[in-house]
Amino acid sequence: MSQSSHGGLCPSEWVPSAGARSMRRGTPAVPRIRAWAAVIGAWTCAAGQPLAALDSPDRVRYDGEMVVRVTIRDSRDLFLVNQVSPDCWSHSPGPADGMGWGTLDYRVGAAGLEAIRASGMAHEILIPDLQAVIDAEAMRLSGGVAGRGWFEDYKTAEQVRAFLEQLAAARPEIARLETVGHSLENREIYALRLSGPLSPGVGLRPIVLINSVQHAREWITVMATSYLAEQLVTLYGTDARTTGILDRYEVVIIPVVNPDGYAFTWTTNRFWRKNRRPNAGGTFGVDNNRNWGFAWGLSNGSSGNGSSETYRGTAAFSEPENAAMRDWTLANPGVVMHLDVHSYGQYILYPWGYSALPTPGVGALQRLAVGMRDAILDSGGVPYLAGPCYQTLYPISGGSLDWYYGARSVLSWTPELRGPGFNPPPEAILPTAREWHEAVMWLAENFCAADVDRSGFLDTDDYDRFVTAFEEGDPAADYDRSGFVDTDDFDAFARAFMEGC
Ligand code: 0X9
Ligand code: ZN
Repeated sequence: MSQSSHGGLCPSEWVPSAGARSMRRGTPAVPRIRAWAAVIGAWTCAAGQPLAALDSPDRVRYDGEMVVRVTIRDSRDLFLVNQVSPDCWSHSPGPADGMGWGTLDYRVGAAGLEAIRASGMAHEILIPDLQAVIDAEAMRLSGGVAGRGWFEDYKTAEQVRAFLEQLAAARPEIARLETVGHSLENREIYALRLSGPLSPGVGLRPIVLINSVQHAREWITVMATSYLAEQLVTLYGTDARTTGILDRYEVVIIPVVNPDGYAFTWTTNRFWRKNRRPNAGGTFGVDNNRNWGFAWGLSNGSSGNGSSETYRGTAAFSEPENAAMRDWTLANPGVVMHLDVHSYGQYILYPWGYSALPTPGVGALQRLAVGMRDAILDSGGVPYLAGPCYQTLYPISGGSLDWYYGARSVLSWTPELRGPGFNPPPEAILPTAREWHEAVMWLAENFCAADVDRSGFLDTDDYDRFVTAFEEGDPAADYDRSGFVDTDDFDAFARAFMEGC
């Protein structure tokens, strides 16, 4: 049996949701011909760890279990499913959309299904045999993928690292692999740092930080961020958009921030979510996305129980993975935007997670979230729902987006990629990765640093605020990130302001 708790991730009470999701579809993306195909094609299984060696004899099995999508009518339905299921897999808009309580995905056994049937709740079996899905996936992965493209199946953290190493070795002038820190079990948390060569005298570039897999079982997110790395590295210098972005920003990609949990999903329990902290009382794991130090510890949005899938840990930043990300971020004050990539559900969430209070500066968060959603649709991707986390999904206390936004003033979003479930077929990897590559390109091109009050538009308030900060020598006026406030900052701000960003 898995070691997850009753109650899973689903809240016991719903809160008002944002508007209905758009169903517009665009034209399919045209596949790119890549000059670096030879480099990527040189990838072999040997670059990673042999998959057979990763298997453990005490693999957790899910025999007789399935995933059911239920339509919740009232709080009694919600109570019942949370009683009969050990693990809620999804989220959906709440009652404020006027459509009732929405649908939720639960992992259940035969008895759970029977109880749902007996209650009269409308339901649909999404995944009839979870163990069969795990077996098929393991079989496929152990068969090796030699001769197939790198993005045609899921990869271990070691394989991803080897892949990023090859990218960095191929283009050392723009790509560098670095260590962010180490996990509880002392696995490396690595990052790929990308930027065009700096011309002399130019200050540091603003940083776009992108990480995936805080939640171990959300495998498709690792492939999406790896794809982004590959596209940026291979297209720099030939594609004008990519070149423009990497000449204006540093993009830092951390594909595996929870390496212990991720390894555990490969060896032992495919549906493990948390890290591998041994808790008091013999339970395992802290939810890294409840351990960040902004509005940490609220019961509405995290749990104090070590057996819960949303266990927050004993203190904010008690977990080495979170502390490593925090310390890296403090050491890199240039971070202006952050994406913490999760799956699944097709959402683009922004702060707050901890509260329904209006988010200051929500205009920029909203404008850019909607822009990413539209960029995905326009490129032939699937519909995503954009909105503030608390109202759109559920309350989260100690989530990454609140810390980045609330403590660091970094614009932060949490995308929930495609599902359903945590084992999308390998054919889903490239379409999902491509739509997020489009979204990140759009984001980088449409971020407006001169919108200093983050209202989502440029106006005299921005001008006034910048000038005040400038006159006071406030580091917030270090527009070109040179480390000091001088007339170059004023010139750069004024130019951006006049040009409308
Ligand atoms: O519960 C979570 O942490 C995320 N959903 S998931 O199914 N991937 O577990 C939602 C994250 C929302 N964002 C934050 N408030 N950080
Ligand atoms: Zn997640």
